[in-house]
This record gives sequence, C-alpha cells and structure tokens, in this order.
Amino acid sequence: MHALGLAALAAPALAQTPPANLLVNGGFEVLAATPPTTCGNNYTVPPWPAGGYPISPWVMTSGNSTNLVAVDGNVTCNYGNSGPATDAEGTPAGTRQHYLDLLADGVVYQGFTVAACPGSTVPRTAQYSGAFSGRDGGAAGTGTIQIVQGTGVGGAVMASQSATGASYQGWTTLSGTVALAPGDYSYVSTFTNPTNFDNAVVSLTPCPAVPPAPVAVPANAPWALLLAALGVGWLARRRFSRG
Ligand SMILES: [Ca+2]
Repeated sequence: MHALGLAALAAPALAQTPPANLLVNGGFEVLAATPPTTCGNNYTVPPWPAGGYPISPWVMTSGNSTNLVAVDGNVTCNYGNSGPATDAEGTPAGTRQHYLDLLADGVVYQGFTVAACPGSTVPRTAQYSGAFSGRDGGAAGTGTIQIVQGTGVGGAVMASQSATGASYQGWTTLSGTVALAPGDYSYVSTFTNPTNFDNAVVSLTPCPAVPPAPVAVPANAPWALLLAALGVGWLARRRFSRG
C-alpha cells in the first residue's frame, strides 16, 4: 500500500477545544460603552453610575464601590506597588488588561446553569478557578471562591477555597472540581479590602458520547442481497456468451 493510502487511513487529528467558560466577563474585560482611559484605578469617574465601574453580569452584594484596575505590564501604565503590573490572564506586556478591586471588604457573584447531559440527570463535574493578588505593597489580603446552590450568595455551599497572603507582585490561582446536579448555581468571590480578583472560570466536563442508534435490518435483507448477486452473475454470463 502506498503512502497516500496510509495517509487516507490515518485518523484526522481532532482540534482540542477548551471547555466553554460558563461565566460571562470572568476576566473583567467586557468594558462599558465608555471604556476606562485611566491607568490604574477606575471607580468614581463619571459617567459610570454610583457603585463604581459596571461589571455586569457580576453583582456586588457588599463593598463600597467596584474599581476596575487597568494595567499593561508597565509599558505605558505603571501602577507601582498598588497591585500586579499585569492581570491574571497572562497577556503579553503592552496589552491593556483589567482586574477587579473593591473599595472595602466585599462580595461579588455571578449565576450559571449546569445543563443536563442528553438522557441523563446525573451530576456533572465542574472545574472552577479564580485568581487573587495583594494591593499597596502588602500581602495581607484574603480571597475566597465558593460555588453555591441557586442564584445569589445565600445558597448551600457546594465547594469553597481560600487564599491568604497573596502578593501584590503576582497572582495566586485557586482551582478545584465539584460534582453539580443539573440546575442553577452561583460563583461567589469574597475578598478583603487589600485584595484584587481576576480570571474567574467555571467549565463542565463534556457529556459522554451518545452511541448511534442501531440500524434496523429487514429480515429478508440477506435473501434480497443473494438474489441481486445471482442476477448480476446471470447478466455477466449472458453478455460473455454473446461476445
Ligand atoms: Ca482580566
């Protein structure tokens, strides 16, 4: 068999698509109609409403104000020791990125839905993660991620992780897995005043492949095939004898 035949038999490489993030604006890069132009802090500058910079669909349930921090790796924007020079998403220096600070101890949450796999109601495995950093030259802050039942911050806690002492020079990423039955849940991030938050992700393991439905074979199919073969043979012999 030649090389082309071998190549044709080889299974095509499947592109590895990362699981979708069920959270929207998990990295705080969805900017308002009037985007921030200021390096560093962005909170009480009009026309943004009271409560700080919009971070929809995140909901802030406590904390004085949201503060969308803009950084670019110290290329044109030097935030000093107020927080990391880059956000938690690892973009190259020179790219303007953002992370979230709250002007006080605070809590933000976002709801998400775990869909059932086809024909199944068993729990699915969710991966969740998020990153915290310190502020103002210190490492005194604490950040906590919780996955809770329902929409809001008061539901039963399904999973929880905390980080204390995150540096202002980099990010501490928390991650874990949790089994979640189909339904509504919330990702809740709680962090103290000298702490920043970024890069929140919730994703689900893919549903198992559904085997194809078996093809019904008529009971008389073997006889039909045999008769067709006999017919072809008879025609061939007849043409040969005439030739
Ligand atoms: Ca970000």
